[in-house]
Amino acid sequence: MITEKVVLNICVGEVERTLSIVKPDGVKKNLIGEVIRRFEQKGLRIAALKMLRISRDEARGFYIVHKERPFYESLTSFMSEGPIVVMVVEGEDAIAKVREIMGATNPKDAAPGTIRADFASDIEHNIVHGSDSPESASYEIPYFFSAIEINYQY
Ligand code: 3AN
Repeated sequence: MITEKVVLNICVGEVERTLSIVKPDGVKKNLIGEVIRRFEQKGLRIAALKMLRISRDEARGFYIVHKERPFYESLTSFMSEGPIVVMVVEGEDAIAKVREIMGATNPKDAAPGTIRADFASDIEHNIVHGSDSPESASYEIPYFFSAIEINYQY
């Protein structure tokens, strides 16, 4: 059934949406609130949010673009070893903004004041995920959320 809410979600206009994940290490280190706080502080909104534990195969499906990379097996094992928090983050330039707040993949290269510089232990256990492009976001958001779970706030 196409409800008003579904239509509003499709017609979101200039506002960009991205998928972010507090990874198992971030949840273990009690950083759920800290990650959300940093996004909200930069004017981004949380449009959908849930905590869940994914299976190894669900992690493989999520990271399918990395299937030929040497770290694919250990990354997908890590992502399924504990609960994660997945969220849809929205706002102007949400994809780039979230990645700026996260910092570089390797915490050694991450700018001071970014989440990864402040909290990540290494390149694999790096606390947080954020879609790297609109194409990735359009695969990753529906991987976890249906249209009616995403809240239009404007
Ligand atoms: P990002 O999360 O910064 O977009 P990607 O998409 O290149 O980085 O990699 C996805 C995830 O794979 C990273 N968040 C990290 O956990 C893991 N990863 C990336 N590169 C490596 C690596 N060289 N060794 C181990 N894990 C890696």
